[in-house]
Amino acid sequence: MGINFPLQLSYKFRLLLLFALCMMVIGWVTSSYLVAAFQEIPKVKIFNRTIIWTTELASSNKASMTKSKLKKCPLLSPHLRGTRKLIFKSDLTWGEVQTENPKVQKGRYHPEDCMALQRVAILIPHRNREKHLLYLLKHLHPFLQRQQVDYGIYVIHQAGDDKFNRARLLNVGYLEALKEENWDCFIFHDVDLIPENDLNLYMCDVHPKHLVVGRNSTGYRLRYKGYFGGVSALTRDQFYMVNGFSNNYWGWGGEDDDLRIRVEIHGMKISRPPPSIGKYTMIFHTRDKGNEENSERMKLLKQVSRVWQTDGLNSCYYNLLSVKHNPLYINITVNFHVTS
Ligand code: UD2
Ligand code: MN
Repeated sequence: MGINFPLQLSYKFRLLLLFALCMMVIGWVTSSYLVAAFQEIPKVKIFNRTIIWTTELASSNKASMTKSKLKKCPLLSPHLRGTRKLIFKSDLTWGEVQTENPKVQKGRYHPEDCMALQRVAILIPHRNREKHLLYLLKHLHPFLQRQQVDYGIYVIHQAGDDKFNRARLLNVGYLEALKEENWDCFIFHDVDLIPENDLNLYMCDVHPKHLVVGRNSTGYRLRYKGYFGGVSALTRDQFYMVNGFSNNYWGWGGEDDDLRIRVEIHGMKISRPPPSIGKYTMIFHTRDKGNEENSERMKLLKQVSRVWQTDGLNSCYYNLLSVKHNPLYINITVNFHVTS
């Protein structure tokens, strides 16, 4: 017994030493992994899902990524500034906005020092709101460049004085924009909404995203649960899957709720940025002539599940009058003098 005691002790000691060594190795491996992860994704808890998605999109975009020697842009660009005071100069001109954005060519821009995570088309339905368009582009161009997005801005203009059809114009924008680039993500954007915080990322997510949590005129509160109007972001596939917007909403209202129902029918959820980030200023306006309230909208909303497969992208008829590449945006002019 007297002889065995020191031997036992050294055996136990050796076991303990082995255990400690194992723990050190495990500790070292996990800590270096975590450090690497944190270096790559700084302070982005709230954007978790976007990170997963942008990584997926980036790998789907592998062909162009490997061709380029550039590194992928980070999710949160180093140029972001958060909330900024918006200035609306009454004598602002198109020439000024053009001079301020020398790197925008024919409505498009891509970052030069890194490879953007997504190619994003911004679609703006428009008629007779030139001043609003000027203010929006004045703010949106630098905003998107700070986010290091590869983007193109499309203004889809309804010619003539028929009832306005926001949703059909946005379907046209999707179909026409895809003729010139395989965009990953589409942002459906009212002409009068200016984003206040550049942490509100103009990129798509695993689920359709609603970017307007609040705006100045509603005390920055969500108007109602399920509200999906103003600015929303869907990937090429998400929008295709729901057959786009309905074409049958003439005049004001309902088309945004219709899209939400389509999204829900497909089992997708709607994501939103936190209220402090999803903030917009809506330029004051009254109801436009030709965009009177649509009294049919409640009836239309009841039939979405029955008609979505035959009313949408696959039945979007329009007369394409022109496609013009202006310095700051691509202008698509259409009218809907068609029977359906
Ligand atoms: C709300 C929604 C909008 C849409 C609309 C009902 C918000 C912030 N926005 O907007 O997304 O669902 O209700 O249809 O909740 N437009 C023109 N010229 C016209 C008429 C409309 O350019 O003559 C375009 C323009 O992009 C405008 C958008 O259509 O921002 C929506 O029309 P609105 O601004 O008159 O309607 P609003 O503010 O109630
Ligand atoms: Mn508006």
